[in-house]
Amino acid sequence: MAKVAPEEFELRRVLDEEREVDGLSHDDLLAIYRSLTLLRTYDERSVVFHRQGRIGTYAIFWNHEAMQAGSVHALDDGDWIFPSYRESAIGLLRGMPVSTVLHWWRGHPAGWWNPADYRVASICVPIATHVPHAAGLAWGEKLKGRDTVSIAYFGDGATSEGAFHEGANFAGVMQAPAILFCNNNQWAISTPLSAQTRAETLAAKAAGYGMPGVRVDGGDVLAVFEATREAVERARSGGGPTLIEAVSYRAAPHATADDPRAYIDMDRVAQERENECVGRYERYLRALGVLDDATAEEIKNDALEKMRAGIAEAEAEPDADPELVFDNAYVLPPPNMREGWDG
Ligand SMILES: Cc1ncc(C[n+]2csc(CCOP(=O)(O)OP(=O)(O)O)c2C)c(N)n1
Ligand SMILES: [Mg+2]
Repeated sequence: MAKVAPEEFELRRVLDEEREVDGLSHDDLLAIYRSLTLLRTYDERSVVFHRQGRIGTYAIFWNHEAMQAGSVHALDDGDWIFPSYRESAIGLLRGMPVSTVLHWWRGHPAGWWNPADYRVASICVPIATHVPHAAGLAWGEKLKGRDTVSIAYFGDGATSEGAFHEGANFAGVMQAPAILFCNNNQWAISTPLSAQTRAETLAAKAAGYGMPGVRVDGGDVLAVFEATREAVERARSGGGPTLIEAVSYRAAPHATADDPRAYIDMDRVAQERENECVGRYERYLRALGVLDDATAEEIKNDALEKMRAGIAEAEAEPDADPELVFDNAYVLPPPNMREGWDG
């Protein structure tokens, strides 16, 4: 029998099967579309802001929006989100101002928020180090008798890191109500998935931690929603953690400093861009009669306006005091650090 490509193996799908998801009203479907559009607009405008020199290096998440919006919509507002740099704008779905995220990419301290305000942890740049944090928070909440769930987002490359193993093992052993959400975009900068692991799938790794591992089409926002909702229900009802592998393909550079033409087949990228996740969902909603031109335009304009106001607000913020760099670094700054600084 022909071997099924890992990209196809046991992938949960909704949009391509033209089915509906239980419990989602038309308003819910539109709310998900609004979130997708906000993320897409944030991402596209950020690339422009970078080119204009208004933000620094930026990790593009174009075609990752379905994984982010689909999963967040399956959470309660009290649940905790642990993003990586790929999910830098996920706080927008929790009401975080656009300017806060832009501040972060501008390297301004106003880009660091109090995680408790949104139940969104700081953006994690070291690969996988937030997986143990998410597992620990979930376990702590369980010990306190609360029914909070946590979700950590990380990439395919992160599953080769020690911190992923430690976090997953800990979550499994403690039956922590955590969701380990892997965005498998099949690249870790220039390292392809084939050079990352010999495991048949990333979801298969879950067996080693005694938790269910599920695979979902990462470009299908409703399949992501449905899979995450099941994981949330399991976690909240005492069933422990779940590893979700959302399979997609990185259809943009790793970040604005990267040139993927050196290592990716650009024809494949073009093919993936044709089938990008916002357009897929839009076609589904239109076929269902839930979305029309006027609503789509209103939602897009609202997102664009949020971005216009957000960048204006970020740029109006006075520059930070450079001394802040040292505030939390040293109790007693070494004397040579002061040389040429004070005077
Ligand atoms: C501990 C650590 N090692 C190396 C890096 C450098 N680095 C930044 S992004 C990246 C690739 C990560 O790939 P993946 O986990 O698949 O996430 P993706 O960027 O594809 O979302 C690496 C190695 C880092 N940030 N942290
Ligand atoms: Mg990756």
